[in-house]
Amino acid sequence: SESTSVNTNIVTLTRFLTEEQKKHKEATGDFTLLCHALQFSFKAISYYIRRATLVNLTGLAGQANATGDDQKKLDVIGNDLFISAMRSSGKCALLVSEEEEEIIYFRDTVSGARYAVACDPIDGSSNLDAGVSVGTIFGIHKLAEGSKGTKEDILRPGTELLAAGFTMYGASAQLVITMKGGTVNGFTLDNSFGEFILTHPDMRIPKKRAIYSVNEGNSLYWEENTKSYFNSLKYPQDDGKPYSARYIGSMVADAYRTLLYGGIFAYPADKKSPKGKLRILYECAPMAMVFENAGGQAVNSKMERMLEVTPESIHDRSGIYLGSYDEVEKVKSFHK
Ligand code: AHM
Ligand code: MG
Repeated sequence: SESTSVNTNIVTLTRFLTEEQKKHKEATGDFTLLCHALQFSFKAISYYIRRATLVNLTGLAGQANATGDDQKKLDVIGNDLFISAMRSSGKCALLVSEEEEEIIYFRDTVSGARYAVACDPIDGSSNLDAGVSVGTIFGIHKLAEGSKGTKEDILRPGTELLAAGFTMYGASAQLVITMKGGTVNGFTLDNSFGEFILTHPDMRIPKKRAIYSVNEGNSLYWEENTKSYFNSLKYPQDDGKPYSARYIGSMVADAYRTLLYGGIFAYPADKKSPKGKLRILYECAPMAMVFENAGGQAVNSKMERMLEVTPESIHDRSGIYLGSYDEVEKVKSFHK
């Protein structure tokens, strides 16, 4: 019949999480509730990112703001939305945000919360005004046994992450999430349902692909081995062709493309930024977990496994290479 062409058995994020929860006997449903709050913040941020463009357009048409209030910048709105979602979830004991210098503790408002969350609410925000894709990155740790939530609960290596992922706000909002020892699953926000729908189950990154993604404007500051690695990609490879370059300048968008198509994404440490640019807790480690669970790899500029790095302070930076398994092997071979 006609109706058979319509999928009536849709897997929403809620359904997916409920089914995942059933697999874990000891699960209390707390994590599912935390994810509910997370996905709400993604929907809200996605909505305001789309709306912001319209607000700017009215501005251009000569309309004045009646109250004279300054329009809040989007990264402030994104940060506030995220904080409020985490606080009200009742499951988050503490939060690290790129926009906040210090850890935010919810201990006074919440008892029994068992998770510590790190996030970059709107990563790549320098791209916002041009309508280029940006994203939210998140990593979730479980508090140590008996802990009510301290700095030590979040200053953990990525190997201990319970879950991590990101949402890219592009042509549509794409949510990618993975759990410890699990697969990587991609969801697309269906705006009419207001639901994230499972569209990319069990994502696997291609084993190799001749695409590199790096800010080549920094090459003056690169170490010699970094220079020779990227230089080598510009000469004919086994198939007689050099690599293609793709760089959006939004980590989430560059990483999402790399996850789907394969290749390498890098932000190496260099002479200008010896510690690298990207942040360990809410940029490097969550992405590294996604890439490893999808069959790829992630290392820092010392070629150490990214997930094994323990940050000393919440905003610590690192150089990073992440991508297809074979592409990261090639990076390593140039840095011996
Ligand atoms: P942000 O957190 O201030 O937005 O900076 C992080 C962004 C990443 O999304 C992106 O990979 C990188 O900065 C781009 O940096 P650059 O402009 O130096 O190439
Ligand atoms: Mg950022």
